[in-house]
Amino acid sequence: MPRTFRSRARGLTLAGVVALSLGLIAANPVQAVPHHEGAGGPSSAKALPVVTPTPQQMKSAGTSLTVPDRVRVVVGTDVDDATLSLIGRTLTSAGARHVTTVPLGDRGTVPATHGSGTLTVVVGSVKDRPVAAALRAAGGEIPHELVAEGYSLATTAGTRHSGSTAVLAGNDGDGVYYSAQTLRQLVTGKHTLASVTVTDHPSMPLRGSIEGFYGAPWSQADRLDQLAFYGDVKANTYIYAPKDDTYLRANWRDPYPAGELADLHALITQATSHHVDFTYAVSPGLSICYSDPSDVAALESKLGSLYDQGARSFYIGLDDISYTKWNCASDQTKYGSPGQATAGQAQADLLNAVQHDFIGSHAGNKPLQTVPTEYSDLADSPYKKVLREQLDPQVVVQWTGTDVVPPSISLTDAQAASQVWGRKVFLWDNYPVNDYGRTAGRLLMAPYDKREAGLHTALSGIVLNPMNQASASKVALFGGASFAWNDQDYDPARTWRAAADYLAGGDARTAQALLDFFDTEHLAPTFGTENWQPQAPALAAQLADFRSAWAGDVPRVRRAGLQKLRAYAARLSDAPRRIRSGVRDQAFLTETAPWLNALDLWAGALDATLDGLEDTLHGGTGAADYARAADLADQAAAITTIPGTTRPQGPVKVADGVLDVFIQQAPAATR
Ligand code: LTM
Repeated sequence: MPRTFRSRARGLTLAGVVALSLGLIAANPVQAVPHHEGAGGPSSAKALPVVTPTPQQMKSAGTSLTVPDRVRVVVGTDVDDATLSLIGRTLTSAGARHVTTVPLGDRGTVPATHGSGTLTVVVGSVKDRPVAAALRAAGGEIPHELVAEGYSLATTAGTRHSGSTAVLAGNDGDGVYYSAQTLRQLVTGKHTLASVTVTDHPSMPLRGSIEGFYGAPWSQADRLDQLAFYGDVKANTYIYAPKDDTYLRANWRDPYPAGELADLHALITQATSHHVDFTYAVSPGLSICYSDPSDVAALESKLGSLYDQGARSFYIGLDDISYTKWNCASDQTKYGSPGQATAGQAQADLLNAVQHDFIGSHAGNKPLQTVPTEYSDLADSPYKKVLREQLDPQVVVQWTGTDVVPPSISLTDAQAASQVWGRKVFLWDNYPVNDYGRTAGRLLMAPYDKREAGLHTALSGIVLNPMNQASASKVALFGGASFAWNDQDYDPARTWRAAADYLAGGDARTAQALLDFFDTEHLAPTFGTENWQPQAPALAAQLADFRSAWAGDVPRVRRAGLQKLRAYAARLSDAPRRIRSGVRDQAFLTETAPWLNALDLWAGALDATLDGLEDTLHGGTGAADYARAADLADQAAAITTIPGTTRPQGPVKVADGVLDVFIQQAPAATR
């Protein structure tokens, strides 16, 4: 009865229903057709689709479902417009031309399925009895504990006498939305949906990003795009904390002008519709007078201005400030000489006041979050002792690991941090941020790695601090969100490939080109001298193979080594062109342009070097080719970051220490 339908789904409009039934939503296509694991191919009963984040439980339910021209969606409770629209886009991307939406029957029953060749999708709360019954009938399980944001999904392929069914049952509205995000990844081709049974929930309640870096903040368009992306990867948190928003830090007392407030409002709306909490951070520590009631009131009024725009999650940033001086004489009078313990006391008083007087008194607010001034170690201190003992237990505390940029994060470290802070800690993960000296000229595109499985037992969540380049940060953010959802089953390499697939819109060759490019931007420095991710490991392995083939001085072996390396060089040379034509995310292409341009030149230099080596096999010196290689390398090394886009600026680095070294050493090696 779509004509008269008044949905039980929150906010669903008749226009939305009509749009679905006309298939208009296909105009905004879903991202990335997934590839499959296992050898069976799309219609094999055994093949499991790649669903990212990896569900807690997923098993094959047999033969794939056929998606016919017309699909009926039966809608229960807790289904919002975003979910319904996503289901509509998923089905149209799978080949359906007419998607009609009907409510659960008058007495809360699922209308009878049509006959053979039809597909019915049932979506709603697992607390809807008919949805639960449909789930069971399709072979799904009702979870014992309805974990927030969890969901169950089950499918049954039709027979000669009955139609196919897919049941999407959420533990709550977020879970219903995430069930639709999983359905999106079950499309295995035109008219085909993988048949699976899934029971899923996040391991960590908080997952996402903190825009907490120095340098050019993200643009409004970047942020809107990020928030939609977070929904796709089941991330639920975006902390707005750009160091260079002056209204947030340097001039935190000043109210936002109307234009800025309208932009923030648009972000909050976008976040909500993608099931993301927009968390507004204010960082008053450079100038606040803790003992001055008018400063506390100014802070609460700033938070209140964002509450009025719809924000329900708030954060006080106290990082990167000095606690060896007060900002006013009255703090000295109230707390005594500045120092660790007195700073802890002043901050505990401030945070508790905000938690009680602002958070607690405004309906719908989530607990206050904070990053303290000591955030990057495990050593107990007078500062941490005061906060541990006096800070309201509801306040969520961030920690960056054993250093600002640690080489790894172990469960033992996180357990120690939760002891020191007297609560589970919320990881502020300084990856892939590139605002510090050792990241000059770098994109950080390695897999999200070296976080130990089991961290969910000591962490309340993980947010990654990204690069100034928002779209390029998606590779790491994809991994971070996936790890936080299911750290036990997280596979860095698999998730890295899934991120490349996502950016490539499911095109396998573009995804491979992206992975080859990411390898040349793989190095991740720490704050010290060591790197916690190596540079260009795949290229380095190819070069090592070549060097050992060349070392033997056997022409046949040398030729074979050369041929193998040429094949890899050809891939590298082709990667920028393929990425430029295959990646639809224009911001990604704009942000990475200097690195792609440099890779063009570096790959040319490698090619010229291989020409030189080949020349020596035929009795030549290779000199002309080596000179060409050196010239291309010089041109590549002269390409710099785009002025104003990143901090620090400088020449862009591409496979540095690996490719440049090989090109430099080749002439001497063949002399
Ligand atoms: O890490 C924290 C808590 N604060 C700052 C960040 O704003 C900055 O982006 C990173 C990386 O340079 N380091 C910090 O100390």
